[in-house]
Amino acid sequence: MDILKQTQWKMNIKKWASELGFVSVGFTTAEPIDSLAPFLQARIDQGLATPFESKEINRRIDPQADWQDCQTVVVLAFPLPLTVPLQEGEGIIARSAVGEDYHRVISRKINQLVDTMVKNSWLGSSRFQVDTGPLVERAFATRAGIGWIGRNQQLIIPGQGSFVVLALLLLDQEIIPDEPLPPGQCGSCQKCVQACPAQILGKEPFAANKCVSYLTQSKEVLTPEEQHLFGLRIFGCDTCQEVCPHNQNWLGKEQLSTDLSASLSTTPIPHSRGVSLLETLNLTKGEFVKHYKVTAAGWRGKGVLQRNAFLALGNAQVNRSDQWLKDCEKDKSVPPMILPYLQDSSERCE
Ligand code: B12
Ligand code: SF4
Ligand code: SF4
Repeated sequence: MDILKQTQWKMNIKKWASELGFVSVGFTTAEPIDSLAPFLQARIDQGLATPFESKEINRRIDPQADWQDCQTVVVLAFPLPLTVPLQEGEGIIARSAVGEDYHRVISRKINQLVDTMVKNSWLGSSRFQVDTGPLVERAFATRAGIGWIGRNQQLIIPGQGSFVVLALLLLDQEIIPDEPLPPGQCGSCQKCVQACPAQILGKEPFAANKCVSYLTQSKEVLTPEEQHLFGLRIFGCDTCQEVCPHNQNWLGKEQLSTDLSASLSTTPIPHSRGVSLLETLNLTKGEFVKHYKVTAAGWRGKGVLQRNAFLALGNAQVNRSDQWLKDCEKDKSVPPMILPYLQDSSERCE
């Protein structure tokens, strides 16, 4: 493609993506990000990586490792749904896990984008990944110039903040890349470092497997200290984003949309990320399928959510888990994921 055609395709793809709701779109080449390799290796060597990441570093940094024809990486950012403020004592679901699972939403939108490209005579091939592919999305997003990395590890998009999810659309045609933004614009701010419950920010490498977001998704038996770090979290952790000055506009929008929906019956009610701890603890298979399987909080199964609700009840110090344990002697059995957390094996009702 000549430069003029590349420029036209770039403008059109940005316009169509924006019409589909993407808030930022950037282009970068398929060059591997070689300098990321030692960074990823150090994290693996020091036992700080999560099992959710591939150990094949080449596949994480090189778009041509899995698809040799790849020439361009288009990075797309989609905003998370607005949510209403939490009620006292509610369990907390992270914003990326409320509403319809973003993996499905974004896959649908990228398919629509590619359909539009094909209708407009795009002759190349494409592939895409939303979260679960091997490529390190934040690194490509940075190189594609859509944002910069904050001390909280998040990709922060100027004027938008970090409450977005990312996706990569790979193309087998060359399109002129965008320029990266100046790196790290946190200045002297330390808000996320101070607020992080696990106290892992501001240290290199990032201890991913100590992050509370990871712990809420992990099936390993958690130490008492890790259990305590959960607070009332049931899935994920938004703390380092909530305190970030770059997200305060977004949080203001949440408040405004909540106020509007309370005063105007025509305004849709934003999603809730608060859940009842006791209801989550007693979750039935049917309720799990209806309320969680359709969201991004469902992929680790029902037992993990119940375990988290059990630990959160303990952290809330409301002793309701004691009553629940008594009840389970009568008509329930303790989910296996909770068994390791019972103080006394005689409390188990198997
Ligand atoms: C594994 C994983 C996790 C793990 C580990 C997270 C981590 N920080 O590594 C856990 C389970 C803890 C996790 C938690 C969360 N995650 Co996550 N996670 C991923 C996943 C699948 C892989 C990440 C990875 O490869 N990490 C390795 C490290 C090294 O890479 P990274 O942190 O993503 O990016 C770093 C490098 O790219 C570096 N960097 C950038 N450019 C360059 C260039 C060079 C040369 C070098 C050396 C480094 C460098 O800067 C980044 C920060 O250090 C990605 C999806 C994907 N396929 O990329 C989502 C992803 C990163 N997660 C995402 C989200 C939303 C979250 C949570 C906010 C969810 C929640 N509310 O609980 C938390 C945030 C935790 C945090 N502070 O990072 C989003 C990020 C959106 C954003 N605005 O940044 C992603 C992109 C998923 C998506 N498709 O939207 N996650
Ligand atoms: S997601 Fe939570 S635990 Fe992880 S770095 Fe951010 S504040 Fe810390
Ligand atoms: S809270 Fe402050 S230090 Fe942390 S990412 Fe935001 S601007 Fe950077």
